[in-house]
Amino acid sequence: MSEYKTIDVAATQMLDKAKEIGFLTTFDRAKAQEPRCTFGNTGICCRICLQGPCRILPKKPGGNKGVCGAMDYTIVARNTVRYIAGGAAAHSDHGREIAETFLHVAEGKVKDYKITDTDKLMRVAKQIGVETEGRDIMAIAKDVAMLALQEFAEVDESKELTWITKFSNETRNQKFRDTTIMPSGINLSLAKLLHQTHIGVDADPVNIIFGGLKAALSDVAGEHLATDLSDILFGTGVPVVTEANLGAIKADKVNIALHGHNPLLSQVVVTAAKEMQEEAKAAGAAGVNLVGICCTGNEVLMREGVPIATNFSTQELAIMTGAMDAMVVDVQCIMPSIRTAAECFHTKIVTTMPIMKIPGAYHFAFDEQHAMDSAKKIIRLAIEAFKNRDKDKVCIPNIRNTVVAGFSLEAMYNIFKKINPESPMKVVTDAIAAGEIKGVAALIGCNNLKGTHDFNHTTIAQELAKNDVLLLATGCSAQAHALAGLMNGEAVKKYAGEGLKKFHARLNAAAGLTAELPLMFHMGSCVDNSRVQDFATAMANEMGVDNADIPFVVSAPEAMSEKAVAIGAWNVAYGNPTHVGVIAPTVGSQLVNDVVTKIAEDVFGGFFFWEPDAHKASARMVEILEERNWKNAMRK
Ligand code: NFS
Ligand code: SF4
Repeated sequence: MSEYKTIDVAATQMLDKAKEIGFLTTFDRAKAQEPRCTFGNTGICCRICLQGPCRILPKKPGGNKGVCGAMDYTIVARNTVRYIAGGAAAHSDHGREIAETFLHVAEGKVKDYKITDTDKLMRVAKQIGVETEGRDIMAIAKDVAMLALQEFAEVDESKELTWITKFSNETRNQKFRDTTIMPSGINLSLAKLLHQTHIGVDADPVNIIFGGLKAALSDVAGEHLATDLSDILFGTGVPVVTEANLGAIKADKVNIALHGHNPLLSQVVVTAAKEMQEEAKAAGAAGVNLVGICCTGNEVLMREGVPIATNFSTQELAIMTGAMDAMVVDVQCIMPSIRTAAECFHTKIVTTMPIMKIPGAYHFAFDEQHAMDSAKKIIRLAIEAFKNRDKDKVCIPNIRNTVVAGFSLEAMYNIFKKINPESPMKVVTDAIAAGEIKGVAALIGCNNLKGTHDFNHTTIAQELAKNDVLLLATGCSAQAHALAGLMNGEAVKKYAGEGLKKFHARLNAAAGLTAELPLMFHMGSCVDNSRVQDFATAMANEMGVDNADIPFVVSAPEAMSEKAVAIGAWNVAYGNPTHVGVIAPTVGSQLVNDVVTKIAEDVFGGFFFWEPDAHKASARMVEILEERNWKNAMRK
């Protein structure tokens, strides 16, 4: 392995270059932060009020509690659920922005967006109880938009979130009601949680965790409506063949990286780029080349086949190629240091959202009324930058892997339906019942430089594949697999066990696609974990059991962000065993740690487990799948 904490060869080359020019990357900064403070690491540092920070010092008289008397379990529980609040706020605000634009489309107020997938509009409308018979498309869209916005605005605590109740099965809905975690309004549950965890409010760790789970369910609703409305506006993903890794950056083209999360802008940049190829050629380039980083990259990959440059931990390294003319960012997971990296080259960093600015970067205020104009201006800025590119500084790693992506649940169903038109999910559940595959695992979430970049993601994928586990992926995890060449048909031959190979062969024969199906099905960005949960719910419905009984596991091998905590928490509430590849800052309280890793299983069927060792984690996931299969067989 290289001297750097990454398995990615292209990243290694760029880290060498960074070293040469004296740029300290996130890899250097991660090293500089070691050793971490044990209080923070285990979650027993409280900074909720200005009397803090309070740390739990059991050996000091009076030190076993915070100044206010908060015990370790209160502090740990509060800290944990505040991560959830942050994550759910981010996902949901993203969803709300899409919903606002969606409403304006329905009202005919914006010209740069339109309803693209009417079938999906109809399906979603029916599912959430909007009348569709004989009605005008725009009137239906407006009702859908209003219902979506009402999810945020609801303050009547007797109400239930539509995007939870209508997309979950009845056993789960009832579970959410029985445990008092069914949210009524997204904003309400987040505000409540911040209130609940203010100094001197809730001291009961279990009650705090349940408040956190309510916020986590709000996160699901925000994610799900973000996915649905984005699909309706921009189209629902269908299988595409493209490529991944830094080799997707082209020396002869104007390169623009789309980085962040919200597709409202990146999608329009894709459209604008198609129209502006000639302008780029007039500037001496061979055209405009778009590449994606993080989840906005996943969004435009799913819908447009835009190649992946890299994922979270290596975002600075896309700039180190010297060939990145502009990096356009919106919100979330954007390292402020990209601006410093850009200073070493000619790269323009363009921020676009009012809540996300970086000192020294260009700010192009994005507004939906002038989306296309903004997109064109940004591309022109990149073309100008291209003219100043110093060719001597260009060094693009010659590494790229074929990626077959675009697997919305609809796209997967289209394949399954060729084998079983009436009950598409039966294709999966039958294969499990026959012992051909052991179950399904979703690999999701971020990079975290407490470990080696992309090592856990790719190792777990390979281990599970070998054990005949069908693999789904989203987020930076999906990108890790794509970068490493696991998202194509070749990877099935290399890594899949015999059963999984047979399953893939059957799908391939039926699918009739021009490319072979990949080892891992890329279902999209992190908000698209809603697609993954829909997959799980469909499995449960097909098997006629509760979600907590299906052979389905989730792993966030390198979890980092608050959003990942929110996603993990609702996965547990939905009954999914959820692996996290870093030790969570819950371990400072035995009680809280036991609640989320053990008691949770008694209540929800799902639970967390922390396991930084990729091999041990995979073995445990296989064991869990086998155990659930065994129980299901016993039940018959
Ligand atoms: Ni998800 Fe996507 Fe990546 Fe993690 Fe960040 S980009 S929303 S949070 S780091 S997977
Ligand atoms: Fe300390 Fe209590 Fe304030 Fe936390 S809330 S910082 S434990 S006094």
